Amino acid sequence: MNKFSRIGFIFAAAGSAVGLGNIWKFPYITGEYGGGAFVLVYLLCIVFIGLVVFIAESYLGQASEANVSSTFIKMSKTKNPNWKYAGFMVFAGLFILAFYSVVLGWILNYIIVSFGNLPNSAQAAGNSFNTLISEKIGLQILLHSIVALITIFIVLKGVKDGIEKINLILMPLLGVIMFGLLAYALTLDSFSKSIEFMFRADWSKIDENALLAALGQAFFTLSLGIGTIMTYSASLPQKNNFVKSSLYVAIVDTTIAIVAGLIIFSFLFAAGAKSSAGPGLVFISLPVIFEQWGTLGNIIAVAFFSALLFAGITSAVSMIEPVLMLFIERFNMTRKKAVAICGSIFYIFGIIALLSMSSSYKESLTFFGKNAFDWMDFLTSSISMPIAAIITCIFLGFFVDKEKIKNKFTQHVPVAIFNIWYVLVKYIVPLAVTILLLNKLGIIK
Ligand code: ILE
Repeated sequence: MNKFSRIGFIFAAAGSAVGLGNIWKFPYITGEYGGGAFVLVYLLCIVFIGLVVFIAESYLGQASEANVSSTFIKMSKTKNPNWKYAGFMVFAGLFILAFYSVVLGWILNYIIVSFGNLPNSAQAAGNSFNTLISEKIGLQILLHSIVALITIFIVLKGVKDGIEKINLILMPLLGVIMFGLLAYALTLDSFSKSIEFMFRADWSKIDENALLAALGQAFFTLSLGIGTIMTYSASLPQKNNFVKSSLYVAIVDTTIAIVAGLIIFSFLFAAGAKSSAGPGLVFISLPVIFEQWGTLGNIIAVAFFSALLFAGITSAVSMIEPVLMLFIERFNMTRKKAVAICGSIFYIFGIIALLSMSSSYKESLTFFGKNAFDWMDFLTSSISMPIAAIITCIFLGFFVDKEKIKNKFTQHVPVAIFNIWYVLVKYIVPLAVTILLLNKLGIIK
């Protein structure tokens, strides 16, 4: 099998983790939940839950060197073939990719728009965003098709020549753009206000919804529960320290999320705009601010939306790869055939997602008060990702030989670190995630 280089793995895993979740979602949910306290809760979720599950997935992948289904069978004490069903988690990635590709299409549109005239009022910006999603079906299908083709083109080339290469190019570029935007944000008077907003905790804003949002975001941003980290780690050379790599990826991911937040809130506060605009924050609030900055605003807008696109593309490839590997290894498919099948599935569901927001098809594609786009998001990020994480933790805690895990860990880290991780993975994380999940489903209060 084609292995990543060590640095290639870190770039690819960080490329997967850093995505729309960091630059689009994290700032707007932080804004909705009032800033500082939410950021702190989020950081705790990253360290005590996200990182723990990340290390778990990375261990399983590296130890098994196989696709997700085979990993569960191979690593279980009894080699029980029924564990293959745990491999279903990879399909969640495909459904996330469906609506993710639609959003990346919007971003592509905003890159193009940013070269010309940006909207000069919040109303104009809101109108143009709403017209895009509710009226311009043809344009959205075209944009979604371009994103789908780019994704397919990269994964067709495989792990080393496709995924590793694109990450080694796009991740440094993303880093440079984010650094440039941060440098500009630092020159604004509103930067200190942005710091204060993100780091001064107002605990009154934290309720169970905030907790759930922070936990969900921790899973989403680290690409957990969809088999991505397991699959990428299966291509991590055996001698590499998977605990250290996991830590690096979590640090890069968190840093980019915080930096994105600081940049966006500096921009918003500079213009006196609200921080709680929701999902439209980067599509509606920011373009109006960029417009006020003239040509410099156009340059910043192009840079900002390009950063989002680059971050998103490296995540997109990571959502399809686990399914490809499963199809290739378990059904003996060629990569081409696997790509054709998986590509068609996410492409078609992407079209359903975008139609479900259009004024013409909204009604027929809305079920129980949620449109297809929101259903795909809800069923994956809120349901399937946490369930997959619970299964992974319980599997490691109760169905895998402890000594075997310990041996691998202690090749890289002191036994004390292993012990802490093991208790977290076996009891604390599955319990915490189960309680939060049941609470979200309204089963317990
Ligand atoms: N982690 C990425 C993000 O934050 C994707 C989530 C892969 C599924 O956008």
